[in-house]
Amino acid sequence: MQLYPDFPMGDGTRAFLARAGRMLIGANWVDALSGETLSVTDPASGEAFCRVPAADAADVDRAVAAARHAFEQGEWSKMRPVDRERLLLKLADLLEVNAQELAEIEALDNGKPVTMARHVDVALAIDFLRYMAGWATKIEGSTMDVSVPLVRDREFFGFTRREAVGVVGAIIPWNFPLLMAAWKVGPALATGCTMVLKPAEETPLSALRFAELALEAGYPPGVLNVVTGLGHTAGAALASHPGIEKVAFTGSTEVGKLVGQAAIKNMTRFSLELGGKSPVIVLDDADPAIAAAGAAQAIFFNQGQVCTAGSRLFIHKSRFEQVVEGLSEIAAAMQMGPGIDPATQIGPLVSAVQQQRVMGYINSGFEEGARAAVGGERDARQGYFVKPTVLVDVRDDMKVVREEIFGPVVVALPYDDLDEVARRANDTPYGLAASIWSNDLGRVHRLIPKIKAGTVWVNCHNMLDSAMPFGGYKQSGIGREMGRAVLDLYTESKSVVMML
Ligand code: TXE
Repeated sequence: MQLYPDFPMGDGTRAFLARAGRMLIGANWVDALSGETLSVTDPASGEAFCRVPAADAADVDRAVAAARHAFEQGEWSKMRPVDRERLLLKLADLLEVNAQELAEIEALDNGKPVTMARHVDVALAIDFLRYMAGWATKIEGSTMDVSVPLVRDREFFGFTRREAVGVVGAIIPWNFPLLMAAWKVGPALATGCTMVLKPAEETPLSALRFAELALEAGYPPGVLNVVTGLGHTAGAALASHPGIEKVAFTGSTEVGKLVGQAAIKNMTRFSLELGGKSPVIVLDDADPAIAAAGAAQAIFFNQGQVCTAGSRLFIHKSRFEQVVEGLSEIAAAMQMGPGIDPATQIGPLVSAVQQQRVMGYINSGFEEGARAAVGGERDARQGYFVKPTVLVDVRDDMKVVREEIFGPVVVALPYDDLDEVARRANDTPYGLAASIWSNDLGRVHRLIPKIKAGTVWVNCHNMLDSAMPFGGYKQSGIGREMGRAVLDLYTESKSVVMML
């Protein structure tokens, strides 16, 4: 069967799909020891188009051993920072050379629009690897004047070193498969760690292509290993493995708690980037058309499958009708189709499970009295499509307002004043992000400190830069990725005290 003969797809992508099917452990592309495989499904058609190994604990053991070997012996353990920088830049260059292919793989595997994958997922991954490459040569400790009360007659010298934490297990989700891989691999390789990466079972392909490119860039075997498999088998085995020093997880809050519990049993360091229910707050001075366009982008980007999705839209009551109308018009006009079509603006959800979950939320909203200003149903075509949906007549206690839906569904809520909206915006267990729409700088600045979230955007939403730390308050996670802050997650601090 030729996948999508009517849409442009590079020979590289077709060649990769023909050879994909093994995972990388050490220098070898291998099957799972059990011989089990998982099928990879095209969300736009619901048809399986590829198989990958279904790793379990025995495969994770092998991968951790390969990563351990690379960390402690061989050329990686002795590599100079400047050479780690050079390698990471090379890897970024290879991503750039293969950017279209990587975007096509993401579009087929995840369903996301290929144009977005090219200009967001792949572009941000390249930027981030380059940014992290720069840090490889700038990992520094500090010196201290040490004086010890007990031995006043002796002189001391103190300094700190930052050292690579060791073997890192990374477990990533399906919403931005390549970018999430880059967010973990970049700091690990900049700091001198080694890694076992487990992509989500729904979207294993771009991580495998990424690993091919890492070998091509010249990374020694074992520095980056990729095990494909299910969460409760391969993922759980990695999180609880006594042979890793750190686990980096992005995914649901529910699984994040399990991963944290498993890690703490071995005192493994962990960082968690979890779910959200981010508010978009439109003040009464905001231009309704700009706010509507911003709110659309905040929720419909990546079919709403974004941890920072602006899924609760608080609009000042004086602007409510206008903003909801503008947003609904944009939603109705969005071109829906398979991700591989360059004209697609909104693709299918990642899986049948996700489609059912999102439809379940929409229907629970209806049962509790909500109304759809637009959308509110799945699309009739084959594949896991859900129409962009704006729910009105909602109350703060409804399930659709309280829980992360992770689909193209926004609830619109009117409010009266700033204190009220700050309180309601914070009335959630999550605290990942928020956006404020206004040109009144005084009120914007007064609102920013009141919002309990790791990122606050002003007159924009979902805008990421490698230099800006990213992570959550409350149940949205622990730790900050990106920016200088991420170095703390991948290094240990060693204090050295010398008696002279
Ligand atoms: O996530 P999971 P799912 C949210 C979103 C979505 C919901 C469920 O609300 O609707 O989570 O998605 C691995 N031990 N987010 O079920 O299960 C799994 O294999 C170790 C928000 O897909 O958390 C995958 O690699 N690992 C989020 C990764 O965890 C386990 C992105 C994430 O999958 C495991 C994704 C276990 N016991 C979903 N069970 C965000 N913050 O962006 C699963 N995994």
